[in-house]
Amino acid sequence: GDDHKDPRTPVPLVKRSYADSKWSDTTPYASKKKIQSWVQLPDGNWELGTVIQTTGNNSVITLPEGKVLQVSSETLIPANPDILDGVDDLMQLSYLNEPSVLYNLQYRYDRDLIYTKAGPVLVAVNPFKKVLLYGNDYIEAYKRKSLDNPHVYAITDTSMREMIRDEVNQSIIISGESGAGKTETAKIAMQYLAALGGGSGIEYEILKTNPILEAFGNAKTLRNDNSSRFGKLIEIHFSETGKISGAKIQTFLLEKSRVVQCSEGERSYHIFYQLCAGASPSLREKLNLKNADEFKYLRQSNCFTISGVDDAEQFRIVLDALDIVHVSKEDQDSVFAMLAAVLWLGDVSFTSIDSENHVEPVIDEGLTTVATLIGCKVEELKLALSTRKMRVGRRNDTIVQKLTLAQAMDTRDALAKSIYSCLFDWLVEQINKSLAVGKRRTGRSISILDIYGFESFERNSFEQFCINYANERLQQHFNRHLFKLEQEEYIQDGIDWAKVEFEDNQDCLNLFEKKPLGLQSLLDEESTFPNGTDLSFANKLKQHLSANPCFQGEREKAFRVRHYAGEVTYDTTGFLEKNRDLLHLDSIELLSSCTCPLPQVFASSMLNQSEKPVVGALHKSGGADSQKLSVTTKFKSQLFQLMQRLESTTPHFIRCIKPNNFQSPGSYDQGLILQQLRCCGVLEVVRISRSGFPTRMSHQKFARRYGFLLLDHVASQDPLSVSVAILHQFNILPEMYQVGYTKLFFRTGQIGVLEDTRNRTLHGILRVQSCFRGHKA
Ligand code: AOV
Ligand code: MG
Repeated sequence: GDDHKDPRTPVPLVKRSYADSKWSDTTPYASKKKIQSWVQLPDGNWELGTVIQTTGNNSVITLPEGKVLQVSSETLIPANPDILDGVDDLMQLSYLNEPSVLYNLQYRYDRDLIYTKAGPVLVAVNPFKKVLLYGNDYIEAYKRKSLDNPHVYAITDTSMREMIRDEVNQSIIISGESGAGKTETAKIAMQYLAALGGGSGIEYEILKTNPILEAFGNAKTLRNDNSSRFGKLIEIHFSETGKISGAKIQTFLLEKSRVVQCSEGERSYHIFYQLCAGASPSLREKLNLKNADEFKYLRQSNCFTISGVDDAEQFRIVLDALDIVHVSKEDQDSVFAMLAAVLWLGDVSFTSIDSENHVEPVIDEGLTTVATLIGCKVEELKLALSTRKMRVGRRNDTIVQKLTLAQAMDTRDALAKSIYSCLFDWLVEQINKSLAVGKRRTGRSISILDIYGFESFERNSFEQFCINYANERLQQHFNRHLFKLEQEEYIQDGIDWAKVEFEDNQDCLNLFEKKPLGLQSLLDEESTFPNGTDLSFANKLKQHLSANPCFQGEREKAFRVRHYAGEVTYDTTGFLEKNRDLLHLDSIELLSSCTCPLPQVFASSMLNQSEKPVVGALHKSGGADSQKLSVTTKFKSQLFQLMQRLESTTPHFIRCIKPNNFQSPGSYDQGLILQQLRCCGVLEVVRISRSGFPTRMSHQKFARRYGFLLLDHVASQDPLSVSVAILHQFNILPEMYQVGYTKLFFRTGQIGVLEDTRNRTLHGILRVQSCFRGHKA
C-alpha cells in the first residue's frame, strides 16, 4: 500500500491532499543529495530545513541558524528546488503546498514584486509603500508587451484585448479584506484603461471621480486609513476603435451611521475634515465653519488627522476634480452648505420643556446656522426636531406628538444621515451626467468592481453585517467562475476530468438569504413588528437558526457567523433601527419646504423611494412614516442585480492580500497571509488551472479565426474538421488540448502561438496591401 512515511512523498498540510495530483511530485527528489523540506515551528511559521537523516517515522532536520530538530516525517512538507524560487505564476511550482506558496510570495514581496499569478487570478500583496511599478513607461511597456510579468496593467490589458477580440463585455473584480489594496488596485487599472483608451478627454474626468468619491465615501477606520465605506462598480465604455466613450458609476450602500457616530480612533468621512481645513476664508465665513475638533459629530472619536495626509491640500484636489467633472460653482457651494449643515446639526442640543421628559431644541448658533444653511425658518426646524405628526383613528385625524430627548436626538441624527447620503447619491448622479455615454453605444465595456472588504472588529454591527454579506456574494461569484462553471463545462462537453473540491460558501449564503428563516428575513420581520427590539430579534435568531452550521448564538444580544473569511460576532444593538432607516415625514416635509435647491431634491428623491411599502408600514408611530424597503432588502436586491450584470461579462479576478495588520511596509505575517490565501482558495485555483484547460473556443469560431492559415486544402469544410486540421498543422501536442462536443479546450498559453501567427500573417497581408496602394497612387 501507500507508504507516506518517506519524507520525499508530499504530505498534505490541511484536509485536502495535493499528493494525489499528478503534478505535485514531478521532480526526482531522490536524485538530490540534500532534501529541502518545510518544517513548522512552534510559533506556526514555516522554516526551510535540510533533512539529514530519516529513521523509521522520524527525520532529523537542520535549520539555517544551525539548529537541529527531530520531527515526525509526516509533518514535513516538500520544498521546491531553488531554481523555482520566486516564479511569477504559482502554477509553475513543482510542489504545490501552503508553505511553498507562502515562501514564493514572500520571496517576490521582499523584492517589491508584489504581483503574482495564481493561474488565472492575479494576487496582489499590499506593499504599504511606493513601489516603482507604475506610470507611463510601465504602461507603454505592457501595451507593447515588452513586459509581461504579472501586473494589474497586464490583466487590464488582457481584458481590453478580450473585449475587442470576443466582443464581450469584461469585468475586473477586485476582492480582499479591508486594507488589502482593492481601491488602489482599481485606480491602477483605471489608469491603464485611460492611457490606452484616452484621447477624447473624458479619461481625465473618469480619473477625477476617484478623489471625489474617496473624499465623500472613504474614512479612516482601525483597519485602513482610507477605507471605502461604499461599494462601487464603474463601467467604462469604449467605441469600436477602442477609445473611451463614457462611463457610468453605480454605488452600493454607503455606511451612513458614520456621519453621526464613529468609534474611538476612527474618523468620519474625509470631506468634513478637508472642508474644515481647506475652505477659503470667505467660504468659512459663509458656512460659519469651525475647526474639525469643535464639531460634536467629529469630536466624539478623538481622531482628527491622518499621518501623512494634508486635508487642506486634499480639499484643493477635490475642488479641482469637481470642476473637471462639471459640477458648477453654484452646485459646489450647495454641496458645502449641506456638509456644514450636517456638522452643525450635530451641535444642536435640547432642553426639557415639561415634566414628561419632552424636549425642544435650544435656539442657539447650531440651530440658527442649520436653518440658514438649508434655507428654512428657525421655527420650522425647531418643530421638525421636537414633534412628530401622526394620523390616528378611522378619520385619519392628525395629532402632534412631542418628542422625548432620545427621540429628538434620533430625529436629528436621522436628518443628518439622510442629508449626507442623499448628497452622496446626488453627487454620483452629477458625475454620471458628466460622464454619460453618448447615444452611440457600442455595447463594449469594462467594469471594475471595488467594494468594501471583509471586516471583523472587536464590535461588529449592522454595517459589518451588510459588508460581510456582500463579500460572501462576491466570493460565490468567484467560486462559481473558477471552480463550478469551469468544471461543469468540462463535464458537459464530454472531456476527461477528475473533479477538484473547493470550499463552498452556500451554507453561509443560505443563512443570510433563506426565506422565511434566514438572518435577513428574520431581521425584516422583526423590523416590522411594533414591539420588536434588538433583543427579541437576537432571540428569534437563536430560536430558528441554531441548526445552521454557520450560525452560533452568543450571550445576550449577540450572534456569531462563520464567514468564508473567518468568524465574526455581531452585536444586534441598533440592527432594527438601522434596517428600518426611517426618516419621519416631518423631516422630509421640512426639506421640501426649504428654499435651498438641494434639500428639495433630496426630499423628492426620498419620497420617490418610499412608494413600495414593506418595512415601516406598521412602525411605532402609526403609519405617518415614510414607507420604504428595508435596508437589507434593498441591499440584497442591489447585489443580485450586480451579480446578474457581472454574469454577462468575462470576469478577471484580482485578489488583494494584506501582509500585516499595521499598515506597514516590509512586514510579512505568514499566518495572516495564509488565512487569506486559504479563504479565497488560491491553492485550489492553481490546482484546477494547471490540470485544466482555461482557454476554450467553439469549433465554429476556431475554424473561422484560424482557418485562413491552413496551407493544405481540407476535404470537409465542417468546423470540426477544419479545427482538427489547424491543430495538426501547428503541431499542437495532444496533451495540450481536448476536443469537446462543441468546443476546443486548451491548456494555458497554447492559443498564444496561434494568435501570434495569425497577427503576423494579418500584418503581412496589410503591409502588402498598403504597398500595393502606394504603387497605384
Ligand atoms: P482596500 O480598498 O482594500 O480597503 P486600499 O486600496 O484603500 O485598501 O489600500 C490601503 C492602503 O494600502 C492604501 O491607502 C495605500 O497606502 C496602501 N496600498 C495599497 N495598494 C498599494 C500599492 N499598489 N502601492 C502602494 N501602496 C498601496 V477597504 O476599502 O478598507 O476594504 O473598505
Ligand atoms: Mg477600498
